[in-house]
Amino acid sequence: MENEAKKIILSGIQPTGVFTLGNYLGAVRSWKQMQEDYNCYYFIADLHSLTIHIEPQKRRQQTREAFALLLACGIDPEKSLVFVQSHNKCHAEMGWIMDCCSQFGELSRMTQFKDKSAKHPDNINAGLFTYPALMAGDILLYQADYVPVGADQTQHLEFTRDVATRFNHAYGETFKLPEGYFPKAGARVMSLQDPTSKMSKSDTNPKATISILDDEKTILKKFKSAVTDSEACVRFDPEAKPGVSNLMTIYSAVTGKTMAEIEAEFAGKGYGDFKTVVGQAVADELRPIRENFARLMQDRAYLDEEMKKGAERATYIASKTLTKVKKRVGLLLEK
Ligand code: ATP
Ligand code: LTN
Repeated sequence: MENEAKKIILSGIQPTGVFTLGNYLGAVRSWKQMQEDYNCYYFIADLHSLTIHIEPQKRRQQTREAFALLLACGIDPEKSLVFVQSHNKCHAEMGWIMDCCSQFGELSRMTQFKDKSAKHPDNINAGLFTYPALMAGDILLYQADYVPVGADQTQHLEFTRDVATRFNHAYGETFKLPEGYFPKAGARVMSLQDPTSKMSKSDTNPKATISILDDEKTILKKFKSAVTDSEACVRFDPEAKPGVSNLMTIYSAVTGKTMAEIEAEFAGKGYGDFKTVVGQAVADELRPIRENFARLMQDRAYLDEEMKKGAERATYIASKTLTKVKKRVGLLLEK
């Protein structure tokens, strides 16, 4: 599976709920496509999810489900390294070292920290503040070349590069500087009810998001009630027609059709027809994932075994960097 000549891709996703159509079209589907050309490392960021309050039993369940969802979406453990972050102890250890290499001022400027603090004023924990340092550790432990993340995470990636540069300067060349990776086929999917904000797993309005486990009937219903406009013309114009443009983006991402082709296909037709066709295309795309997921969740032994194998390999790879880092900063290594 590992090929020295291939570049390393690394990304993580938090187990904060069932993946949405946005997570799939914007991230996980491209992760699957990259497996052929890169050494890919994908993980469930359960340590990061501790910054948000989730019932322990629910967190366990969501972590298992998120792992199964990655496999159901076509991430193949024979081709890629797939693991749960907390199963590799190097992440927590490296996280502390990265904390001590991060400045209060730079962490204070992170927009995600400001946004999440505003959203959860009753739980502004220290982990939320040092979240980017843990993330920097995740990336640097594996000497990743590319990190596919959405626009919301680019500031954290920039932070990672800053910390790595500073560390290399202070202690000698240790880390490769990771770059962002923005797949051509990646789509930014907006909420079906408020097309000016992104579709998000943690949205409390179920009509706003398509879960990748929704069945055909539910998907068609949600698309039917998606917010559009009163012009009754299928035309791509994200500024003036965010709802229709979002549906076009989804349809284009699923079918590979261009915006011009989609406009031609629906010329003279109403939004009703358009929404049904888009909904059907999405339902067809997601059906195999739902079926794979159901099958995987029946086979707990297989999931446990794959998690264990992933954890072992991840620990093997990350330990090399961690040992080097510990030496560099002057921690006395055990004999
Ligand atoms: P949460 O609601 O818990 O913040 P989220 O749905 O916003 O979760 P993340 O776990 O933060 O998702 O992101 C996982 C990956 O999915 C990231 O690479 C992110 O850029 C991508 N992603 C998330 N939402 C969308 C979206 N609506 N469109 C495209 N990509 C998305
Ligand atoms: N913060 C990311 C999840 C994440 C991640 C990472 C992504 C944690 N560690 C390392 C890429 C690389 C998110 O919320 N999407």
